[in-house]
Amino acid sequence: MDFAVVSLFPEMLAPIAAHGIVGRALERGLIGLDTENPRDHAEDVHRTVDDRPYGGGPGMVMKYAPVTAALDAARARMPAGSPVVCLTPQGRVFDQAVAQRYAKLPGLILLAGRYEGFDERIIVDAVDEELSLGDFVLSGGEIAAMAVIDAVTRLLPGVLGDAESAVQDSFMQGLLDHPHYTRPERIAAQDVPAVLLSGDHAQIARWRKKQALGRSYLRRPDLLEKLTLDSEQQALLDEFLKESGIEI
Ligand code: 9D3
Repeated sequence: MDFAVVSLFPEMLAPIAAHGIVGRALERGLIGLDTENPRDHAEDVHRTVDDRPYGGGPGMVMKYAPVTAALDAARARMPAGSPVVCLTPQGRVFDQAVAQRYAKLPGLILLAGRYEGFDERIIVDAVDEELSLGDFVLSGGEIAAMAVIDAVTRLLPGVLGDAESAVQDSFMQGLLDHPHYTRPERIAAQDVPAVLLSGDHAQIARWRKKQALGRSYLRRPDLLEKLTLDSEQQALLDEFLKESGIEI
């Protein structure tokens, strides 16, 4: 899969290209990562990419001509059928379902903004979808573009090893993960739960499911509301709540 990022700060992408799972996917040719700078498409001597907002107010707005020219240049190098996704605080919130949909595409053109935002006519003419990372303020779209590239790359065939792919299944089920422990067995007064030392793999799996359900219930009730628990899961959650002394 090919990614292109249109950004005034293309150097911000270098770290994800150099490290970890995305870095390895690039090295192995499983993904491509290309950047295009609107500043290289500005026509005036000052290479202007932004201007004052009509109607007044603070901040600057990214100009139509350099941004759409940069998108055209990026599109020319990308596979046909690569949508333009703009990272803005006004977009729908990115989630694993969106990542799964993107992972089926031949390519993705990510448009990252700076300043107050884009001239709205860019969105109308050249953008297929707007995405946000959630309700907090970033300084621009680059970090959001990197989050999308990371989440989508992990879903591509051959990117993760078998062990990592198995771990992925848990969030796929729409629940938070269970707690994890490693050596030593005792830290001050905190022992590793005995079941994890028992060697009883059926009981361990049961404990982990129960913890995942309980933590999701307590911390992210919105996740549980999206699921219909089967009778086994309902029983495990009831047991978790009883053991925690929580009334339903
Ligand atoms: C403080 C500026 N705000 C005035 C009301 C608007 C604003 C403009 C531009 C806020 C943030 C930004 C830059 N943010 C992004 O480009 C962005 C973003 C975000 O801020 N939060 C969550 N997801 C995203 S995706 C792109």
